Amino acid sequence: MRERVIGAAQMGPIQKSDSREVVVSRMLSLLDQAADQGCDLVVYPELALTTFFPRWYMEDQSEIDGWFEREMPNAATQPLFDRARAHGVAISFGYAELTPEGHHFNASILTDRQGHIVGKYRKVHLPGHVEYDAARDFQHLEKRYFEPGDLGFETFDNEGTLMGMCICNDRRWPETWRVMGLQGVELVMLGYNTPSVNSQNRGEGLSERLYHSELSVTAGAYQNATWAVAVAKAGLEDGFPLMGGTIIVDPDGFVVARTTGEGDELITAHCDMDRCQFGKTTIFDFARHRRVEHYGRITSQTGVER
Ligand code: CDT
Repeated sequence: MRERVIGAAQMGPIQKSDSREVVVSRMLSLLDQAADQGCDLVVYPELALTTFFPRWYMEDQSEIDGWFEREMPNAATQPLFDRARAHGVAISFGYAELTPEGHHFNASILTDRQGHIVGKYRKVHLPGHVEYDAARDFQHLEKRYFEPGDLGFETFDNEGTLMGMCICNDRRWPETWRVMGLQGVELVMLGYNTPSVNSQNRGEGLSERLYHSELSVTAGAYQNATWAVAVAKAGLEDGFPLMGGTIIVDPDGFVVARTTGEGDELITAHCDMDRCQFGKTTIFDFARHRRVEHYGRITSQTGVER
């Protein structure tokens, strides 16, 4: 038995006017609750430090860069790292990263229980569009503000558990999960900001959006025999609704904990990493059952071809 007590720290809305310091104080409160409940790892959402700024069209690069972090930790987030170290709790959270070379990524990091960054991921599957799109009910400009991640889907041995990360839209792509599954991943952590309605299809509302999210995460966990934690930033951000639906999923694809609201809310689960072994050595024993001679299109072809 290799048990980890995992906290999924859903965050309620962050308004455009909210400072990083105010947001970090909310993250500290969730961290304290998690420590009280015995967690040794806490996972926060995508772009956890700011509002979901890609819904806003901007042209001024200095305004855009104001949403990005140039170093991690920095003055605003250092208290989070300090408190995590004091509690002996590992953390993972998402933020907009501006590198010293001037590259812009939608990133997430993972620490060990001493507050050292031991893993980084940069979002690969960027949804949305580059230019203002008047046909949409609201904008989703991730392709304008971020470059596709350049780190792939690495996994990290963190305190004896093989962990990987992805971010939001990545969860909908089976390739994301399988690349980590092929490394023997035991825990996939992801955060998301998912609008409660489809900006291009008013017929698709909250229940469909929640279903698609849960379907993606439970399928990814089951098909790769891994634990998964999917954490929302939710609620009404400057008038735009984001869905909740934070879940912790076991390696058989079953939800073991879920949030009930759209505010700051912690859920926890006792997760035995050894439970991954059954699936990994039976129905999803990749070495015995995969037929790579038939999978060539997966990497040689991007779009649909007849
Ligand atoms: N943040 C993020 O990736 N959100 C997307 C919305 C897709 S609609 C353009 C998601 O997959 O949830």
